[in-house]
Amino acid sequence: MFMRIDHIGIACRDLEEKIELFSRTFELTVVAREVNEEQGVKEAMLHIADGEGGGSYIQLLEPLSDDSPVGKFLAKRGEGVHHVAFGVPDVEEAMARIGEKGVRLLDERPRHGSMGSQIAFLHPKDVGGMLTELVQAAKQ
Ligand code: MC0
Repeated sequence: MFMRIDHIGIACRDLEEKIELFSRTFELTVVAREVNEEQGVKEAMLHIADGEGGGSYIQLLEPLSDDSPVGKFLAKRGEGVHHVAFGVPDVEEAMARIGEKGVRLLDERPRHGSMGSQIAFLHPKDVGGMLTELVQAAKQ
């Protein structure tokens, strides 16, 4: 069902500072920036590699407000890994197959994600404490 790790999402307080840190340390390049009002984030994608079905990235996330998911996460846990996102060929099919196993889906239907992708989240409490995102990359 999973094709690859699409991205690791990192919660940060200062996006520009963390872009500088990650691009200097790992010699990565920012390939996309976006404000996603629905998810309450300002974000940047740093490209790692290309593979079958899409690329893999580090995603840096700064909250737009304290009561957004990333804002609440920062207040509770501080900066660090926020979620792991798996690339899937068909997000609706993956949601149905995983939902059937009793895992709570946080989205009833796919939402708009980075770089034109379709995304859906799974409840961290049903996946060993890991907030999990399913990503269907935009068609090339
Ligand atoms: C919260 N919890 C987490 C967590 N966030 N556990 C692991 N990883 C995380 N990131 C835990 C809390 O510690 C708490 O556990 C319990 O889940 C409930 O959390 P809460 O602080 O009371 O907050 P809720 O329940 O209001 O919301 C948590 C939930 C929410 C995961 C349901 O954040 C959500 O719906 N997230 C999905 C959307 C999202 O994260 N969007 C931002 C990225 P305890 O044990 O203390 O009860 S958007 C994105 O990434 C897009 C742009 C993209 O990739 O393209």
